[in-house]
Amino acid sequence: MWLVLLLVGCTRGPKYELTTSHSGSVDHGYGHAVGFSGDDVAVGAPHGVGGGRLFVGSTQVLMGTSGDFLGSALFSGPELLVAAPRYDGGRGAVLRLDGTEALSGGPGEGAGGHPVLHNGQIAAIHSGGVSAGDEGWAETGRLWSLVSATLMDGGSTLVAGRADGSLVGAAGVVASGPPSSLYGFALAACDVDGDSVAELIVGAPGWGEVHVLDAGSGFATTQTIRGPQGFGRSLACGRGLWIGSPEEGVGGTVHLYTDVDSAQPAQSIEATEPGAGLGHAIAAHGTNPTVAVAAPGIGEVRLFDDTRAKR
Ligand SMILES: [Ca+2]
Repeated sequence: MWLVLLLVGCTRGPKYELTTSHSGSVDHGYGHAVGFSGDDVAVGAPHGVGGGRLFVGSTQVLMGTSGDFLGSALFSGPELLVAAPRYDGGRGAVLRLDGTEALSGGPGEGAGGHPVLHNGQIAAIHSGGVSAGDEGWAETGRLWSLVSATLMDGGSTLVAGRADGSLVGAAGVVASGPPSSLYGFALAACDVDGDSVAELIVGAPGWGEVHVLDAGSGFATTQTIRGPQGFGRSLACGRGLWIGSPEEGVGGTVHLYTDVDSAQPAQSIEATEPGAGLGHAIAAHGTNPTVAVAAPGIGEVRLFDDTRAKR
């Protein structure tokens, strides 16, 4: 009887398995950023000669000009938005998949990093602030060195992480850690307690921590998940909370948490190639069972599917 119960227990919960992998040039930074365009995985390769590239799977679909860093960040929304922070000689732009400009910055603004679609308008977060579309942010003034962003409340609230370890919303700083913590280096909004309201998930890879914040009670920290240095470098919400830990194990590890309270991952996937950096970037989208995990140290993006969940 116990054996039967154990077997039943083993079949519960997610079980992700590798289905596909795509590869590109390590020198070009293939896998620095990942996202989805519909059901297709999009991969940014912002480094190397030529100003950066965007791939759908292994196929190059966009190429920048020198200094663009095209593909340094992606936003997977109703359409894919591609950051080209120094697009066209320093203007900065947010590009669509067809190469047209969804947003272009002014001279020297360097717009185009970490684009998000916020209240139907693009907010392009860049080294000098947040441009376009959102009066609350415009009134906040210049917000230096933003490194991440996420949307909450069904897309109506924008929260961004700064390089100094502070999180900012339209009303100002909502939480912070010391610069060495890299608090806010990655952000996501996931409902981790099942009440249909998303919590703000904050990666602090300098500490090797991920914090769960209750946005409805002044962004109080309700849970801390701890790992080794680099844990929390990337975050994604899919069928659970995905946390990237690219310095963990031989070649980096990603963890899936379906019960944050237990602080034990439901599944962990480790790369066996030394220095692969698996978990540098992660993308999941909606209820699609596929998750994309980047290993830029070997120029790979791996797609995993939940083989046990009901489709
Ligand atoms: Ca919740």
